[in-house]
Amino acid sequence: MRKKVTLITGACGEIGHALIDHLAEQKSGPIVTLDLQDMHDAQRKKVAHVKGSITDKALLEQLVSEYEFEQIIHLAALLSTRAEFSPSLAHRVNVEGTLLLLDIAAEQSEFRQKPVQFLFPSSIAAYGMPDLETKAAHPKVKEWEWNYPTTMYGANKLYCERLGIYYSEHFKQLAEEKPVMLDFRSVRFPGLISAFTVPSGGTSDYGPEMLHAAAQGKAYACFVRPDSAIPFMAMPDAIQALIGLAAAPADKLTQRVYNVTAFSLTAEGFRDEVAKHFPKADVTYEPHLKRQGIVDSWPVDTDDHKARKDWGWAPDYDQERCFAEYLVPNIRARYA
Ligand code: AKB
Repeated sequence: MRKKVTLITGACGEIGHALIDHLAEQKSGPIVTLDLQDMHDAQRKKVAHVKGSITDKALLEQLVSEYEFEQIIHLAALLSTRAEFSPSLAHRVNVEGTLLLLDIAAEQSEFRQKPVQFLFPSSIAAYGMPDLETKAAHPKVKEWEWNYPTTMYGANKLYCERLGIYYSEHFKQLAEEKPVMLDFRSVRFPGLISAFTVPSGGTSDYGPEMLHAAAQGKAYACFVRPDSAIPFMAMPDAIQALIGLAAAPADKLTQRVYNVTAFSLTAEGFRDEVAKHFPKADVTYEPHLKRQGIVDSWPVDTDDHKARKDWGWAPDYDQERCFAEYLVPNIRARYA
């Protein structure tokens, strides 16, 4: 009999790193991880790690022959900046890779006669505000508003959300008998900030980069203007959001894609927080026109009242607590 497991793709990235620690601490059951990288030493014993690509169909089939996936947490993706340098690779990974996994989850749901839960982190990149006036006039966007992403990554995320809904609600809709379908659930994350890892390949990276540089006594040239505003969230809240949505009873969910947010901050506001804790922080501004354009297309904040109402989402860390209680003490310890 195949072993029942949770599959985490892209497990060596920032979210995966925090999620594995959380799940291992909760003793929540066996985990198989898949990533192009080797698993970090500290986490090797917590999971069964497979090094490989989510676009490798033969590898995925081999995994299906060994394991029964009860839950798939699909984190693997090329982020917004990285994806602009290799758009077709991004499409292969972000869309075709997701499609392969959805196919597996759909097949498994039918085979088990029980839905496989498919958790998908989406992003504020799924939005596209046409200009700064519109961004200022609509500071808190709802899930279905302004879904006009300008990046490959954003377009990929938005489309995969739709694919997830299709596979959960309309799959094989012309068949005589309705199949047991997978259970797709997604959160649209803002820029995430971890005290333990530094992001790469994203466009919201200027926030965490600024903080980690200051903690190491390094100068930092921020690649967006001081007035650039987007939402951010502490990594523990991102994990809490994924776990909370996964645990929610299906009949409480009125949609499959939920905004979650914690606090909205301009780059200057971010710098002020950093300087409060690291008074010697040396931050200058050297806006990169193209990356600035991406950040300008993302909303100032998102409206997450549906997540709050349907499954009790609420972040633990507002701006003050995020810096004072989570980021700064842990970053100080990390670079001490
Ligand atoms: C990125 O900047 O691409 C990501 C995101 C906002 O999804 N951090």
